[in-house]
Amino acid sequence: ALPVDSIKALSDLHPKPSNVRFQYGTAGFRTVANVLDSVLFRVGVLAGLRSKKLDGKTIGVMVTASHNPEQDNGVKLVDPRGEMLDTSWEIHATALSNAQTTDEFISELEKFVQSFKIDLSKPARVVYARDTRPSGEALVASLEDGIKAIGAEGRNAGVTTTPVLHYLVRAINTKGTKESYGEDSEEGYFLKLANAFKKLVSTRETPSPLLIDCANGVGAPIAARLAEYLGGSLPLVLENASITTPGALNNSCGADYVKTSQKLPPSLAGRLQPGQRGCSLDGDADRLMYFYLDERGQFHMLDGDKIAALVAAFIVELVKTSGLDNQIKLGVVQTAYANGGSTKYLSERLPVKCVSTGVKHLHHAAEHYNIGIYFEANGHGTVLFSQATQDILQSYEPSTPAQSTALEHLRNLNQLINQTVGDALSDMLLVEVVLAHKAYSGTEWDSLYVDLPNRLVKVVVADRNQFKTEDAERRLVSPAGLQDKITELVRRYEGGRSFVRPSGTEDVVRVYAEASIRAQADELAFRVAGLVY
Ligand code: 16G
Ligand code: ZN
Repeated sequence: ALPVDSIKALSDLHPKPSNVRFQYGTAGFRTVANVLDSVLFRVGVLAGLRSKKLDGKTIGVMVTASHNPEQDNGVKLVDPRGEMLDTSWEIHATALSNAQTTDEFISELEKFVQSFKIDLSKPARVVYARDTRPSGEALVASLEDGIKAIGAEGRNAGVTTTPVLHYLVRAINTKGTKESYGEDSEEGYFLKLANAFKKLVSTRETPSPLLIDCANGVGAPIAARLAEYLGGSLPLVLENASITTPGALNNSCGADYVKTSQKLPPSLAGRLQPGQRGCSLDGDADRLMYFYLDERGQFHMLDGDKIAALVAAFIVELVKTSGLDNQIKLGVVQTAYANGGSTKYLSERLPVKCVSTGVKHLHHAAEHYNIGIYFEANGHGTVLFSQATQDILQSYEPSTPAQSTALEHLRNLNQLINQTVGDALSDMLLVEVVLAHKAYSGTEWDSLYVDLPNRLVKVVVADRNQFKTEDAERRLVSPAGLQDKITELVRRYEGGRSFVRPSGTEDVVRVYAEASIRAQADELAFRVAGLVY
C-alpha cells in the first residue's frame, strides 16, 4: 500500500497555493519559482512511482527553467534511457500537481497507482540535479521530501546541466550491460566527450580560441571543467560566467537572446574579435547558437539549421566513404521554423522530415532512421545512432585505409554526441570537429546556403486554443476559413511561406513568415498577423 502517513506528514509541509493551475507542458512544469514548492514535492513522489512502475530503474528529475528569466524555475522528469518522460504520463503529472489538498492528492495517488497497476513493493531510485537559479536549492529540498515520502532512494547530482543529468540517467541504467553508456559521474561525461573529441581532431591543427557565452548559467562551471579535460585540443574562452550575480542569468545573453534578437550579446562587444568563432549556451546548456563578426564588424548568426546542415553533410560523406551507405540510412528532422534555405540544402543530400515543434517530436522521429539528425532552429538538437547502427559500426571490416579512417570517425562521433537529448557542449565539440576537418571558418560555414529573410511575430488573441493545426503545424484547420486567406496572401510573395501556430509555452499565437527579400518577409508576417488578430 501507499505509505500514506509519511506522504501526509510531508505533503502538509508543501501545500498547493490556491488560484494556481499547473501544467506539465513541452518542457515539464515551468513558471515563477515562488509557486512551485508543492509541485516539486509531488514530482518527487511521482518520480518514485515511475521508477517502481519500471521495475526500479532510475528516473531523473531536472530542476531548471532553461532560458527563462531568473525568477522562473521548473522541473521535468527523465525516463530510464535518458529520454523525456513518456507523454502518456504528462496528464497524470498535471492532475497530481493540481490536487488542492493533501487528502485530494493522496486519493488521486491511490487512483493512479490502481489504474497503472504499480507494484508498490518494487524499489524506486531517483537521480536529480538543478541549474544555478537562486530558487533551486529550496526547490530541491522539497523534491527530496517527495522522494523520501514515497520511500525512494535519491541521488543528488548537484548543480549541473540538463544534458549531464540525462547522461547520468542513461549511464546508471545501462551500467554493466552491453549497452553501457559510460561512467555514471560527471567525470565520466567529461572523459567520454573529451576522449572522443581528441581522437577526432588528432590529425588537425590546434584551432584558434572559441569564445563561449555561458548565459551566466550552469554552462559556465561545466564548460570550465570540460576545458580542463580538453586541454590544448580546444582552447576555450568563457564569457558571461557570473553565476552568482543576481539577475544576470539569461539577461541580454545566451542562446535564446541571440536567436530572438539576432544580435551579439552587448556584453561581448569588444570581446569577440572579427573572424573569431563564438557560441552561446542557454541557461541549462541544452541549446547552442554559433556566430561570428565579419571584417566590417557585421554580426552573422549560425543557428540550429546551420548546425544541422554542417553536421548532416559531414556525416553523409563519412558514411559514404566508409562504404556503409547501403546499410546505414540517414535522415534529418526539422520543424516548420527551419529556414527554407536549410531545408533546400539538406533535401539535396538526404531525406528531410518535418514534425511539430518540441524536442519530443523531433527526437521520436529521428529514432526512425539508422542515423537520425535533428535540430530545431533555436539550437536544440542532436544526432541519434540506432542500436543496430552501433552494432554495424562495431563489426564492420573496412577494406581500404580511407574506409577505415571514416569508420573510426563514425565510431568516435557516436561517443562524442549525446544520445539522450540536445547538449550544447557536446554539439559545440561536434561543430568544432567538422570545422577542423573541413578547415572552415565561420564565413565558409555560413555560405553553405543563404538564409531566406524571415520574421517571427507573436499575436495576443482572445483564445489561443481556437487555433488548431495539421501537417506538422504548417496549416491551420481552425478557425474555419483562416488558412485559405493565409494561402491566398502567401501566393502574392516571391519565395513566400507562412504559418500560424499556438505557442505551447506562452499565451500567444506565433506567426512565421519567409520571403526572398527582407521587406517582403516583414510585410507578409505583419499581414498574416493582421488576419489572425
Ligand atoms: C519548448 C520546447 C522547445 C520548443 C519551444 C517552442 C522542449 C524541451 N522544449 O521550449 O523544443 O522549441 O518550447 O515554444 O521540448 P513555443 O511553443 O512557445 O513556440
Ligand atoms: Zn534549455
